[in-house]
Amino acid sequence: MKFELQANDPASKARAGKISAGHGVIETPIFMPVGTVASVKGVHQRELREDINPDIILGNTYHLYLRPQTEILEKAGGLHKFMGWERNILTDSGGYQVYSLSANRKIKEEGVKFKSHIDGSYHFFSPESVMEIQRSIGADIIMAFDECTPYPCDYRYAQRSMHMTHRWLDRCVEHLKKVPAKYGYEQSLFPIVQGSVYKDLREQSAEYIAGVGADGNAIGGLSVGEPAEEMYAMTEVVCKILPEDKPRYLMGVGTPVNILENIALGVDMFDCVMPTRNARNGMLFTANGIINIKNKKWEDDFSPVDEMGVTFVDTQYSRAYLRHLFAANEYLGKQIATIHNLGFYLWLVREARKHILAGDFYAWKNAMVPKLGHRL
Ligand code: PRF
Repeated sequence: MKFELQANDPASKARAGKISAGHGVIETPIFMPVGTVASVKGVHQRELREDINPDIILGNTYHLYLRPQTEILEKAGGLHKFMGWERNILTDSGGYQVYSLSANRKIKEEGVKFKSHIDGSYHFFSPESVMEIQRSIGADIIMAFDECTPYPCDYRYAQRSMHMTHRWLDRCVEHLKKVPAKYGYEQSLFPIVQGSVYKDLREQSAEYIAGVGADGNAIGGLSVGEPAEEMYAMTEVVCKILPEDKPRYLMGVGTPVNILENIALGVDMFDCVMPTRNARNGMLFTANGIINIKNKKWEDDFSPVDEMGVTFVDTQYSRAYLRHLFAANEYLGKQIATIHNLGFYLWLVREARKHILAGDFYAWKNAMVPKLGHRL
């Protein structure tokens, strides 16, 4: 994997770059739509490719391991072939889903015992097993096994957990050397910075992760309930230490405003369920603010879903029609809202990239932020 830095914003830490990975080029900053179980919920691969057009999407080791299971993905020749997606994929390691989805999990030095949220069966993940599963899934970027600490988290727990995440990382790196890639292209392992909301721990963790010399680096343990200002403070500390010449990925973030603020701090890659999950509840993101399409006020509003018209659904349908689909609980409502929101998120990061390349990102960002948070 190669990362080419193309521009630095003169007034902030924002950067524009190009990652060359196993399935093509990824222009950064990038937002990666979440396709947890080999599907970006409600969106056909053709719509994803042609209307939303991301260079990379995300899958989840935890979910894919439980269903359809690793063996099926191997038989299919990997996740790309299984789901018919020829561009890049990144898989998260399960180091978050195990904590957020599974009841009765037990975390030990050796690994994590957890209970499936599907059928209640017991399973065990270790840094080694998670590397093997991610080899079988075959994503272009794979994540180290970590513990995402909750918020709030006391200092002693955060410190011990961070050191364990570092030891787990060493085990991931060692084990990956012993298990070759399966499908004829290289996979890049990204380690994950932890350390909760403690500046000194974040610094220690970033130093440790930078020392590994990976193709790219991730920041975890944020956007777990802490105030946005605390998240930004941690991103800032960590981005000062992580290498300039490698992409930086902030996991599970966030709102449109969070994304722009973190781009300004030097983050290159994002993923979040927000545009897809909130779409299914009728929340639409636009350049002028947030809409609840279920609201009665849209009942007879025949203006387009979004006059900006990033994707075809934006101008094809009216707000009144989309509101009706939600009121009638039609699948199509969720599909249209999802395509709109993903189209908007990808527009936002592409716009950010354009402004970084033009050298006026900071002023553009400051003008956008108040509009994006507005409730329409
Ligand atoms: N670790 C992993 N995946 C994640 C996170 C993390 O800390 C987060 C935190 N926002 C989202 N996804 N492995």
